[in-house]
Amino acid sequence: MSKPLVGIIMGSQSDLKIMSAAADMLDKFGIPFELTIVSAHRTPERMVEYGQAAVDKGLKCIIAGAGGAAHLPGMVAALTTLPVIGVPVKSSNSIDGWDSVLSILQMPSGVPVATVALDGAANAGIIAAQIIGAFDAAVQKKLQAYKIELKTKVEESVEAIDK
Ligand code: RP5
Repeated sequence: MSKPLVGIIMGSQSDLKIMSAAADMLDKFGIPFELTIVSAHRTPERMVEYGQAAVDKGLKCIIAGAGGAAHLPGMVAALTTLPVIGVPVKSSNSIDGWDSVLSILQMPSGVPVATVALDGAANAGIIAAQIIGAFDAAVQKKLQAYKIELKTKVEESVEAIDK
């Protein structure tokens, strides 16, 4: 097994149904990753350890998903120099996921989190693949093939409905 290049972390097991889309994308592009649960509020020491160890264990970026008072992506970004991609997870219906979006998006200057759309874990996986693909020709080739796949799907749907 090759060493993981991307770390996928999430605040709770309940986030997995959303966050698994990031893992699926990384699988599609053949990028080794690790996936685990790290809660900013329930396991703060584990979060500090994870953030501080990430560079030394060879990760190149981190995808962090959380919902509600979603402090995990921002706190991990504070603990590492790796790029952190934040996935706001809609974990309750109370305020339509705005809590998650704003908690992850509104980072202070100097500590960015590249935030995707609500429940946008697939896009987070693609961004991570693009970070790796900037330096890895094999991944770059797969990303180019994916763009063609997207274009072909649209062209097929145009053919299907055009009169
Ligand atoms: C956050 O609280 C997690 O990221 C999750 O989205 C939300 C709810 O967690 P559970 O109560 O389902 O464990 O920390």
